[in-house]
Amino acid sequence: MHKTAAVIFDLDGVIVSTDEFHYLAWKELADAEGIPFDREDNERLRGVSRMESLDILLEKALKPYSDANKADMAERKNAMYRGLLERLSPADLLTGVAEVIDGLRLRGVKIAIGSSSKNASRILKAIGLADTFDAVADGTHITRSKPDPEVFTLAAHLVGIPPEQCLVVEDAHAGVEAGVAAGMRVLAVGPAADHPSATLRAKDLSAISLDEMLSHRTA
Ligand code: B16
Ligand code: MG
Repeated sequence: MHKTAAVIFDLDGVIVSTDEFHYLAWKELADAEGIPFDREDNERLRGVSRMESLDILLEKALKPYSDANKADMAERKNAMYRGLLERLSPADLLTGVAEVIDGLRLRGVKIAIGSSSKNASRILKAIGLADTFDAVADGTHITRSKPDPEVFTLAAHLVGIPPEQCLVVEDAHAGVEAGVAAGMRVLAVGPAADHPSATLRAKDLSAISLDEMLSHRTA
């Protein structure tokens, strides 16, 4: 049995609800282009990189888009998303996050971020957590997005803890798969809690104790 020596948090949907801002920005882009897009479509974009998200959105497009069109659309979406991010403050931390972070630090467990987002530093700064984590691995450091394990493998490497001693916390199916592929235990929260490969499940981080998170029982 291995002890849990590091917890690697996904950012969007786990630490803070930027997932709603992603939806609003993609929706505005889709409406402007006359492409059908709803919240159910948006669920498929959780944890997926910006360009892969655009490809999913374009599955329902009525005309073809060139690579230059797509680069422009991704840029427009990101500008709208960044506008929405300006509303973020430390009050936007999701339920239970501050308590879990404090508890893990008190126990000497390393904490890291493993996010597909290229806006992770901006978000962490806005919510007052820029200096909180022992390491941040994000979309600016990786070439393959979740469900590839790269971002979690990098986060574990940066905190110097082997995968079998890491717990990933994720809200996306693609993220749960990435954590499992990295050889880590995975706590699935929110919409990912129905994923069969998760090690642990909880509605949110207030609904699970630190002892449960760090123990190695399966759910
Ligand atoms: P950006 P996470 C992911 O963040 C989001 O879940 C996903 O919806 C988004 O497309 C991706 O980041 C890229 O974000 O456009 O800011 O680079 O959940 O991995 O923290
Ligand atoms: Mg997420």
